[in-house]
Amino acid sequence: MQAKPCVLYGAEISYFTGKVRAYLRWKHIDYREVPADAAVFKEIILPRVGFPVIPVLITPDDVCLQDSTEIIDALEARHGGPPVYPDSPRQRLAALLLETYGDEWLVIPAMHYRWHHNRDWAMQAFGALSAPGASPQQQLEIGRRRAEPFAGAAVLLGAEPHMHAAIEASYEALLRDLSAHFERHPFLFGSRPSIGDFGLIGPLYAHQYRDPKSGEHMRRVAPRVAEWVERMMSPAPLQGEFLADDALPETLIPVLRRMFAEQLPVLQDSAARVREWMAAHPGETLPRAIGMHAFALDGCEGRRIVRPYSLWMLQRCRDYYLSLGGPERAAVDAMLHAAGGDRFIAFEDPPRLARAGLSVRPAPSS
Ligand SMILES: N[C@@H](CCC(=O)N[C@@H](CS)C(=O)NCC(=O)O)C(=O)O
Repeated sequence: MQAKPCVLYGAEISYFTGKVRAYLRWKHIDYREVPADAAVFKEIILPRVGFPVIPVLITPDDVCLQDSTEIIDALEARHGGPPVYPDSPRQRLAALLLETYGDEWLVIPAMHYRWHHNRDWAMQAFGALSAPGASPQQQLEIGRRRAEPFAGAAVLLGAEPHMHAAIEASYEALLRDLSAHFERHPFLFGSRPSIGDFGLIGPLYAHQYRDPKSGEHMRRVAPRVAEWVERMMSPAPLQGEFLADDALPETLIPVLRRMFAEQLPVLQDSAARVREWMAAHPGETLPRAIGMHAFALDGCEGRRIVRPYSLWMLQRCRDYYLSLGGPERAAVDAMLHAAGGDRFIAFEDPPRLARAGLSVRPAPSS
């Protein structure tokens, strides 16, 4: 009897579904994708997960996995094959950092471009996902209601009107840096995609490639990035290698530099606030957002919600970094210095965190 496929509940318009789908395709894991319409949320996602979210993956032995990072890690452990985690220190740390950057920071341009340049299209697409059998007019109405919190989240994540130009300048500079990289390498670390590539594909597929105006913009100003998106979404048969000898392409240094300059100050301040919050609420699960803080982009200052979950993602990078000693630590520190990552070296970790749905709680041992 043929083994049952995994079932991926998600959507073409969803950031993290794109990440998991690209991974499943690259690994040639047998899966079936089911659009998360209203019935799927009611009958599967809410009962199995407890809150509305996509993507959700059900394995052939009926284990329910939620959160793209945990889905990928569980499948890496079950399926073997070429790992998406490089095993050499510089490449592995850079891959983890770029996953965190894609997941938790590029959500700012992704949400900005979707809700401020593709709004009507996105409302319609939300409606079509939720009620596939409804008329286009009904879909638009349903989409407006369903998309309301997401459209509002663009502003809460930092895309207030006075920040729009800075968000676009920063994103276009990233596209230039990535174009220079993909001129030389098919993926971030060679001819095989890594967890860093899967982190970046979240924003760069569903929002920045597939939303019509953003896709037209990407194909026009950064065709090499658009080609990488296409490689990521329909990968060739399993093949390819990470560069030998832990080589870190010099074209990735500007990408890491941008992450350290933009995201790290926010993560540092988030850590201080999470530390304070945990001291004031011992043992409690943190809310998804704990107030607002300032952030800077391209010389402009904005405000955004403080997201404890981002620190759970960073903790994966920090755990790996802190596990390194001797020459490996020295090699990684040299890379971090070269990319302006001294804030990462000196990062003051908050108490240990465990994931709790879309937020975090104190880890059981702390
Ligand atoms: N960090 C999670 C986040 C999942 C997530 O944010 N999914 C979005 C759609 S792409 C969602 O369903 N959000 C619902 C919400 O934020 O309430 C992951 O890696 O899967």
